Amino acid sequence: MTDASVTPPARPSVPGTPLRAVVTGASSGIGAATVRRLRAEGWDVVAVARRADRLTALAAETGAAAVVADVTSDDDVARLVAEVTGGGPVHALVNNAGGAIGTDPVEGGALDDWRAMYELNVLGTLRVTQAFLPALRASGRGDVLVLTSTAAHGTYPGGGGYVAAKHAERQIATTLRLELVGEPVRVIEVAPGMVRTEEFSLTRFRGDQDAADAVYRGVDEPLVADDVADAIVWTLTRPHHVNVDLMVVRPRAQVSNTQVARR
Ligand code: 8X3
Repeated sequence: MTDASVTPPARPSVPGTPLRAVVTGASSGIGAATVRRLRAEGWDVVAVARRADRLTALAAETGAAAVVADVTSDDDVARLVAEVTGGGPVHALVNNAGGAIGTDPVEGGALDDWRAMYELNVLGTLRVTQAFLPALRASGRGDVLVLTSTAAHGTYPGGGGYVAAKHAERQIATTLRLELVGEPVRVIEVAPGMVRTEEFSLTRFRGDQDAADAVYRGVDEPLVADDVADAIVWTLTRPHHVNVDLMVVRPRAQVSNTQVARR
């Protein structure tokens, strides 16, 4: 006898046809982990990132397709959407490309850093989402997933530029969900807290490994990329009438953006 309370697996629009996802920022960290998990769940995946060497290795490992593209480029995204939609339906877009630059206080923050974070996190997500929305709608069961951050929900000293960008990126998700009511497209926000990946902090601290490591020093089990990928894939694999509007995920040792237990 089957247990009716058990969630059935995600159903493709045409039975027997795999669901197909596009994952941006796929060359490392949460993006790469999401590609791996979606492939393990039987999805077809298009992995998107700027670095061809890493993408090629991920594609060889997982069987994902790879498209080298920069989400901050109109031309790249136009080419990306043409290549992907030419190859079949698109059921999910995982907007993972993003990042932080610097930890300067508001008073000393460089306008170029703030601009770069807005370009990548906000306009990058907007550009790719706009480009894929027609295909997601046409699939009959589309998902726009926006990977924000707990920085989209609160602030902390030195976080101003990143926090501002993530708050703005979040409002793409919240507004789009209102605008798409009644359509077969879910809009999902996943907002992770402290996640130890090989690159997030290193990029933020402009390559200073000691400073990057200090963020996690003494913290008992920060999240890892696969923890967040697990959350992302869980939201995507709910029955399609279930829209997880927002999932906030932190390590147990972190209770807020400013309170972290350290040994
Ligand atoms: C990363 C979380 O705390 O560095 O998105 O802003 S935090």
